[in-house]
Amino acid sequence: MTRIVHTADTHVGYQQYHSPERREDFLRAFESVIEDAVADDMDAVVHAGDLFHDRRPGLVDVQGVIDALRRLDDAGIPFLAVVGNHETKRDAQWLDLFEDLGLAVRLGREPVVVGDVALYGQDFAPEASREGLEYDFRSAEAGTGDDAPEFAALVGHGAFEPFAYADWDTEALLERSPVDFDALLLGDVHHPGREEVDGVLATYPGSTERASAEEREKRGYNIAEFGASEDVSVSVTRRSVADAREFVFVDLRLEASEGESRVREAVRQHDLDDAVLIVTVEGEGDPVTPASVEELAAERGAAIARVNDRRELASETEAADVSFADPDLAVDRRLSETGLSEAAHEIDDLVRTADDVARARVREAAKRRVRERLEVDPDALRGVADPASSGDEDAAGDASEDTPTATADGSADTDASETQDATGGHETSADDETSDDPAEREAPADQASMEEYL
Ligand SMILES: [Mn+2]
Repeated sequence: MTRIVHTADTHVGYQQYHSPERREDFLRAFESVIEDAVADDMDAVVHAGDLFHDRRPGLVDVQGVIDALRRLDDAGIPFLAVVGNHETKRDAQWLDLFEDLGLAVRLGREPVVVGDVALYGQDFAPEASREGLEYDFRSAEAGTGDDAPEFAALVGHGAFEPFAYADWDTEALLERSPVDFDALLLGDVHHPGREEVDGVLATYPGSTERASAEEREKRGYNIAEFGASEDVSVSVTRRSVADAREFVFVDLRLEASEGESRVREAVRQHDLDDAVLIVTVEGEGDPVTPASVEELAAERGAAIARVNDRRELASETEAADVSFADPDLAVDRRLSETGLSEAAHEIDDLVRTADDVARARVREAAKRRVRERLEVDPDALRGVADPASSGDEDAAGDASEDTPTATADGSADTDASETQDATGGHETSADDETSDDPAEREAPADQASMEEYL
């Protein structure tokens, strides 16, 4: 029997709600999965992508991951992984660095054998490029003769059918693959799930910390056992992440006569110690001031509190859905929908956050960077065709982050429709710009937007 920990979407480095504490949570969740694997002497840990939240994780997060991988390596347990859309870099990947350090194996077309299982990998690929994927996995039997492993599993990152909001044709993959897989160990969808496709088990372990408030199930990971019984090739059990951050969800539908006092009363009924409180208000009633509810939550020991008011308040349309508690995140989110090129995002980043550039020099620095970009790639300023569908993520997301924001040109924008389309658990699109595959940059240049900066 071969026992493999299957985790994914750890999103290390995500400073959710701009909270350094939350950022530590994401690393700690990854560490706790690794610790469990060592304690239980697993045969391998498989990571199905989005180890990091973005392609530029901070050094502390990279160091934290290396420390954890070293502990795993010291225990003689291999770490095998693929690259997710959030962390994809243009050339070499973080995973390649870990492989260079002898701490990880990047899975791909060639089998990597662990016990009785041949493991393969499929990195995230943008939808536009999937038609061209050959799925030419090399059978482990070919060279190994009698020693060929009994089972085969593919580790992949993407939204595979038939899971909700899927866009990756799983049947086509299975048909084209010369290898008969017993299991698809997947990442990308943050909700845990299990399905069968043409007799093959496909499973998502879900994220290990809530990357969005849509992710309500207990966070966890999978343990896949191959060859445990005569009847089934693989059986999967789920285990909770120890000490994951507590989230308290308070969902209220207010009557016409109700208002903030009802919200405060509901909040008081929960133990909020060190928890993230997510209050969602629907229905009618009086306006609710998010700041005062967030203050109450803080008094009661909550680490973080967010109030999403989903009501269309006739008298205060502006107030509905507006929370400036996290303006940077809101701007990021809005930007991800603008279809700006990577170069434009870089300039935005420069203007908004770069602290190594004096204010007076921003214009000059921006010009220089654009010029440098254009020298390397004449298409560097081309926008993204359809930002909402770029990457593997759908446009819906974390309602708590659905805050209308100032756009690049300074105008405010309220997009109430965003809050309505809560997905079955797909992740937020706030980081669409992390996908930098050229296939996604098909639209006409968004020069107008660029000029706003220059
Ligand atoms: Mn993810």
